[in-house]
Amino acid sequence: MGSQINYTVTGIDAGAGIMSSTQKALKAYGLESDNWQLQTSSTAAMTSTLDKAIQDKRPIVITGWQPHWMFTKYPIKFLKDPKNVFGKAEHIDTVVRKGLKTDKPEAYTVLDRFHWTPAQMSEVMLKVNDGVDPEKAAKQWIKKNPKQVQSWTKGVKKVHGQSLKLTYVAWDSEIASTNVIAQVLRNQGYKVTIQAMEIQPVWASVATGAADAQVSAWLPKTSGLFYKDYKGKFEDLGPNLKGAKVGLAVPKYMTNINSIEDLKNK
Ligand code: PBE
Repeated sequence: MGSQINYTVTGIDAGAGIMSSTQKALKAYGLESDNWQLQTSSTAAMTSTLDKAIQDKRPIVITGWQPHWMFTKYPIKFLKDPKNVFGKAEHIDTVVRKGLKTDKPEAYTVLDRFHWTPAQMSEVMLKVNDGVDPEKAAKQWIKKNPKQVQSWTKGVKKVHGQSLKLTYVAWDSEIASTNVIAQVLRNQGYKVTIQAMEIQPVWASVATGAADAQVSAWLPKTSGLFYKDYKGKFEDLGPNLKGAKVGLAVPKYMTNINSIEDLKNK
């Protein structure tokens, strides 16, 4: 199997946590010495390579994570990870700059309360993938879920044009969450700007106070390195989503490959 796909795991952008976890996995499972390598590309390139492989029923190994529409659109499965390199479930935390609680208590409260489910995040992601503008998709989701949104904003005083800055990486999941919470905060009276950048600058922006918040901290493993590097320079408001997952994935028709271990000597 490995030779058929040039011993290559098809990955995404270099900065993603899933890429460094995959490098660790290749080492931990002795695949590196077996000539396996990780190919850097982008989510769009990876899913298009996956699409082609599935059309031809060819083997392929990709970096996979949930929530993401790749699991709804394609018959793929996670490989078991007995060495626990990718960790079990992950949660996505909301991380804010120090001092936000005193400077902008209303935004702080809404950000602190913000939480939703993988299914809800997927709904927004799928829309955006279908070509709906992310801000519009966020507005539609908010309109459809008034009770939940009220549970985040209930009793919070409206403000009048205070500015607020959120940073994020342009991954589908982060595009969805950042647009939804930004729109909720706009409805509370904030003038919200959202700015896309690489993952490391996202953490740096909140640590230095250049940005007010980010809602994309996949933990404990995927963004764990940044969490450690910037510890003490941000405030972690806890999970806005529970039940995320990160790992290696293959099409279900690869019936002999069920664990990362199965890639060895194949
Ligand atoms: N992801 C999606 C990111 C976090 C969000 C799993 C591709 C990563 O750092 O790997």
